[in-house]
Amino acid sequence: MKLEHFPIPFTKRPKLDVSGNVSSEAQKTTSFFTFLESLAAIRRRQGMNNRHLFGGRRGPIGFRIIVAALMLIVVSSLGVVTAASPTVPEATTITLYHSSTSIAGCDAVDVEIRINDVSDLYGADVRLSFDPNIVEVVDADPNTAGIQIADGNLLQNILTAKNEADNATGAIWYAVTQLNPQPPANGSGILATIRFRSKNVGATNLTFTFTQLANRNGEEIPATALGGDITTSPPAGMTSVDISMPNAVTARLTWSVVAGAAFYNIYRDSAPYFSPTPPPHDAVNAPGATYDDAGAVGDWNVNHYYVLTVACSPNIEGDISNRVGEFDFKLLPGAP
Ligand SMILES: [Ca+2]
Repeated sequence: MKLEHFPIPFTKRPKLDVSGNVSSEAQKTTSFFTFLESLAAIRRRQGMNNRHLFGGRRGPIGFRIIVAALMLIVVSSLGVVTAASPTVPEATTITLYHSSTSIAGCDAVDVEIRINDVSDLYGADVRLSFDPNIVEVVDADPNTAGIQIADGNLLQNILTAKNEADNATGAIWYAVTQLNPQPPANGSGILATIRFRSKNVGATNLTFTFTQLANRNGEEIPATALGGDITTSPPAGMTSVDISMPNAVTARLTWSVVAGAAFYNIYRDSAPYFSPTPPPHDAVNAPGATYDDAGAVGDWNVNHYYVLTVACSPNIEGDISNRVGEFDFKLLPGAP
């Protein structure tokens, strides 16, 4: 005996009230998957007979989450580790994972957008906000205009509907879907990875402003999104500054590069233990690691002393480096 499995199309007719107006219920249904509207057109062109592609109905997410939470409470109170009942699926979550919630100095941190305990995932639309004064997104695709985040491995053979980060407003929008005949994704995995670096010292929330997961039929998969946060701290002082004389009148400063640095400030004074105050005497953009102060050497009336700071951005400057300097002295002939 052969069992035929037919998809049952979900057709939601607009409800008309007595005055002929379309009810809000019907409007909600038909405007569900705005981010995939273009995909729907593509699939229709591909000949997929899928009339109800984006006409899905919202599942009883609240009920599922409550059931899952109750099960967790029961299990933990009994102190027994058991697998979840196969009849009650784990609630799908969208979470942020980063190995560190802080960015030290000019380092960067990778934040993974993870989808957990999902079934039949085919497309996802996630949007996040962050404080653009504190962090910025590092472009994962220098060959494409604008700033992108990196694709994850949960979805394969994807069509990218949207992948853009706006460092001016602090917004990330990532919307992708798999393409036929890629099978749906199940379980847990990384949807995308965001690399942040510091712009200022402080803290920012990473907040999901919109999330939507969809199955192959364009029906929404209920999911709960949980955001995160990042704190930033300034870099330590450089300890590697050295000084030499490439010629009779030039003081040459050299140092070890600091990963992620934007530029290095050169502070100069005639007092050996001066306190550097902005503005600096000069600056060298990364990845430069040499500064020639021409004419600084040779005047025995004036000596020059230097400290450097590394800057991750115009607003994040590290502590001062070790001190170096040049000291001219005059040789007077002694009495015969
Ligand atoms: Ca780019």
